Amino acid sequence: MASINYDKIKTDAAQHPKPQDIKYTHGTAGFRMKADLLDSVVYRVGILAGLRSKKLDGKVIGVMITASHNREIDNGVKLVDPYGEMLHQSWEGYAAQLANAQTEDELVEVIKIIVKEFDIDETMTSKVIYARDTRPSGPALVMALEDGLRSIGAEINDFGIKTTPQLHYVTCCLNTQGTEKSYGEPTEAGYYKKLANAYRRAVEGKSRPSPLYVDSANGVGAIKLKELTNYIDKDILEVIVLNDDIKTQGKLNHLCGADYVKTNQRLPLGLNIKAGERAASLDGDADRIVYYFIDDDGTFKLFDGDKIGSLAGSFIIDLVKAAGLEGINVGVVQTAYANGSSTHYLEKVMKVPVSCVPTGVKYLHHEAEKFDIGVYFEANGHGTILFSLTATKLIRSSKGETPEQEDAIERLRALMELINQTVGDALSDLLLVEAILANRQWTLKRCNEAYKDLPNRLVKVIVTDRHIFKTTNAERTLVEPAGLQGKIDALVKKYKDGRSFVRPSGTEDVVRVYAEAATQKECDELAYSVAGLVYDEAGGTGGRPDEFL
Ligand code: G16
Repeated sequence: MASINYDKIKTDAAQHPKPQDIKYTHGTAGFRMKADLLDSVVYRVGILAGLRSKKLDGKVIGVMITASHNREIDNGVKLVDPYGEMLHQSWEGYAAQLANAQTEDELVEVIKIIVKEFDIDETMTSKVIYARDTRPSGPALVMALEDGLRSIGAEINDFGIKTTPQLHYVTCCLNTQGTEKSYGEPTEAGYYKKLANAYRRAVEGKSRPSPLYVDSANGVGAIKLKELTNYIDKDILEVIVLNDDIKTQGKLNHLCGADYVKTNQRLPLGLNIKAGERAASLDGDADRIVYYFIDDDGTFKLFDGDKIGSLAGSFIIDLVKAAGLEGINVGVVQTAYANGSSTHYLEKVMKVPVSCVPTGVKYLHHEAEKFDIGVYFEANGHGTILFSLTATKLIRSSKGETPEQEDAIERLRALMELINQTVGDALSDLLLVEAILANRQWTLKRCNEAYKDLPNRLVKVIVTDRHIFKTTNAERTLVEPAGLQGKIDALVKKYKDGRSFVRPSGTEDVVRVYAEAATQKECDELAYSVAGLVYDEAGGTGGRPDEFL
């Protein structure tokens, strides 16, 4: 293969000029902003993906074009490393440098720096697979990406419209084919077959839970969930897919979807369930899921990522014990958004080690890899479970001494296949929750009784520059703007069981404020007091967030 053709890059890049006066940042999940500002970024990410593949001896790199839970007019792009992980953090700074190079000459200079810094063999083959969600801006951005990939001479594979986790899955499959870590058939059908077969095994002999209603956020999850259910017999799972309008502009994530339901703690538009019924919401690219139900008194009850993580963690711990495999250690990873009650339940009742890391799968995933079985879930519904190679081999090769042990081992084997270990996956997580409900023969209401959430509230504050906010202590403490944390602490002190923290979002142009307290009224007061403080002292714009004061 020839070396990188820098002249070609200069010519091609001129077709994708960087807008003046825009500073791009690589955030929680790649680049994300208004779609019409992303053409040059996506072109350059194509080049970056080619370089990353070259660096990793031609392993396949994934590129996903999506803005997940964001508004429909936004879009974004993120890289997937060979085993489904997010782009290695040591490359994020270079990704930003590439995106911010103003001219074609500067762009080439940055590429040369990356080649030198990582000692990249320019003649190495590079292979990239890419996909997009259903956003109207997707096709044009795919063309920009393809231009970037051609500029760097990559072998390209268009995976079409997919959920983000499907791209992670197939990237991992392509890179593990024929190895002891072989992850599965690298096709969309292979993904459905793997999940459906595993679900069948996981619920073998158990009666079917009641039907599940799913709000698909009018996104890609709608088509893919319907496809998945075609592989699963209605006798073992009945799913009713709602909010599945991917054609009408403006509907994606609008008053629906996992983020809307979690933030507003209410039913999404287009879904009316009755007492005793349960439902779930996916987000725009189907990598998050939250559940909920209507209680007997008619109140809405959220079963979010913390609850799903706790349910899954306790189920797995019980299976590991029942299988006689107590040597396997299980741990849970959360972020600062985890409800205080969930952490208390896991540590004090379940006696499971719990780690807290900054927001973002890239942090949770790596922390979870430290356990034999690492359960990670963000409160917003993004999460999965990782089985180490040692645990995988042990579970695969173990033989139970009693029928009960054998049954538990077989269910663990099924779960290892059912869970998309490459990244949080709403479809795989949906099957996981349904499998647990079937095995326990519990309703969601019964699962919800494990612990009671502390009332909590999330508020977004729009500020002139969110990048002035710097945090430490897994994002629980503000370092900058100087002095603000002290004022937040003073507010928190006034409330029983009060807790609040402030951090800049890495996916939206906002600052997020989280608060908990003993009652909902106090919690709302605390959240909006802190949000007001941020607004007043750190360049708030738009309206002051004071709904409850
Ligand atoms: C992404 C990340 C998640 C993160 C979320 C919100 O999710 O993958 O780990 O929790 O953004 O991040 P932030 O609070 O920084 O905006 P998604 O589903 O939007 O891709």
